[in-house]
Amino acid sequence: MQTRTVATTPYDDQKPGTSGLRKRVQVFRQPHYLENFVQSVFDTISAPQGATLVLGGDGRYYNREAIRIIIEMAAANGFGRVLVGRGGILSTPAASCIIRKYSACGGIILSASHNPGGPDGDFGIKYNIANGGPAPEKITDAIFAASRKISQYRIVDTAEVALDTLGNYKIGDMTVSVIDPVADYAELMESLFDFDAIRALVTSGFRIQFDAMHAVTGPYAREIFVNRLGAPAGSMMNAEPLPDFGGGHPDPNLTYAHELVAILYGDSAPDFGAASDGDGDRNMILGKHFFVTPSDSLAILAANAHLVPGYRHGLAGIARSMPTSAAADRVAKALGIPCYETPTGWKFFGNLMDAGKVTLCGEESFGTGSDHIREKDGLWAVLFWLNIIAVHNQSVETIVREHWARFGRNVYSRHDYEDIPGDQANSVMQLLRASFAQLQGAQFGDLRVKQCDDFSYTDPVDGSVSTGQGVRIIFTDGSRIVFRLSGTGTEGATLRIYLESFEPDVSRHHLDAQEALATLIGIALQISELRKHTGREQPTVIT
Ligand code: VG1
Ligand code: CO
Repeated sequence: MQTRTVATTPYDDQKPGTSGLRKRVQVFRQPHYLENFVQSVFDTISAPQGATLVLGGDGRYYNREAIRIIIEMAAANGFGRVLVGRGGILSTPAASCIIRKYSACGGIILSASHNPGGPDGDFGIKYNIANGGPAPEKITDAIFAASRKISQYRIVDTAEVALDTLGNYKIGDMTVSVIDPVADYAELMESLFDFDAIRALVTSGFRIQFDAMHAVTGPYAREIFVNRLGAPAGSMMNAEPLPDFGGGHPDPNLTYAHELVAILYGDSAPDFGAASDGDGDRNMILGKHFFVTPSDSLAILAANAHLVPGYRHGLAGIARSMPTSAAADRVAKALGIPCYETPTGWKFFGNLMDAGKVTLCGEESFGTGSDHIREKDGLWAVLFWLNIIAVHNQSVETIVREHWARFGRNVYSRHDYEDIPGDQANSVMQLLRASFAQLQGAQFGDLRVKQCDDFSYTDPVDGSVSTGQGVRIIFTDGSRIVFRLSGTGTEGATLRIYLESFEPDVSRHHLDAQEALATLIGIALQISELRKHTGREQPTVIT
């Protein structure tokens, strides 16, 4: 085995976004592109000689080739051991679980999450630190800086990197441990939830349907729901992971998970439906003819956490991303615990969890999780819901409506305008920022603007400051409009408009969210001049 030092030149576009570096597969396949980024990670973290690295991905197109290259580079960069999921597969939450369980120095996760895959689709890579969570901005900035001046990388030449057989083997001085991608994760889930109660529920006529969207969670869901909890095999759909996700868009929402939605809204619908995304960290929860808004889901999990074994002793606090609705804040207040508001992206939750300040975290983008790991966790959220349902013995809809009756309803929706030319999206954001003075105190019908700003966050643990995290227009009655540009796309810009109002009146809780938010939607379009700048009449996706 020979270590080679390969001369290279920098690419200037390797800046990680909301969740790692995401680009088209073709971009990643340019000569040295992946190698440059991986070497920049290794140079930045300077792991001690002999350290352990966790490695796995969501199985999308190019996953295997990338895994092989990274193993060869890890061997040349002094790692003592690489823990890799069989076949190069690990869901994002499973990778986080394994980093923590085996005290690895960190992990590399290959995923572009909910973005489509295949030769013309997207690929992604991110580095997670020793706590199992996404590297904070300080580190991703340093990785980007390293990528701008890289001149060489190290790699070994090895005949074959075996990925399909469990067990250990050596590449030079480094051990490659090919591990079962599901076992450790399933064990962690069993330690948190009442599997006996969930088994009794799903084997006694309560029908569930889980859609893995041909992404990474299929094998995890089968092991947990079918093998360990006794659900019928037919309750799993699209459970075979495919490199192109069967041509679909593995994003669990009402638009892209339409197959599952049709079943849950159809005749003889099951009692419970759920879906997960490309890398298994997102979740969508459905009841019979009913959709649970992710912001409500976080609030409901928090309000019912005392019913679940792993959370019986109470929550230290809750954190939500800024655009996520304030439903969780109301629960935190009732529980007498703090609620933190962070910028979008899971990397901002890690410090709060490590410092013991929060137990549950969530985002409006179908992400929920807790301090059991340091990533959001799709199947965990599904199990949490099933555990609550097993205790309450009520339908999803009844649980949500009773929650609203107690806390009031934070009516919520997000409108995404995808694939807008970058300059048009920027001009909308610039106009909004330039309008703050004029908007302050402005009256729109019954609504009056109380505050408008560009959200910035000071991490209460390490004092780091993140600015420019989204334009907020907050009204005196607590309604909000938030504008943000996505940091996960690979083509053009995606403008997200987040809309929220509060409805305490139970007699109005049945209203459709779009109807209830119609006034705010109108104001958002008016002040952003979105139609004028982009020519778009309608959002691409509404969640
Ligand atoms: C989106 C979501 C954000 C989430 C991120 C990663 O980011 O809005 O809440 O943390 O995706 O999720 P953005 O910048 O496009 O709005 V995942 O499942 O793609 O890792
Ligand atoms: Co994801």
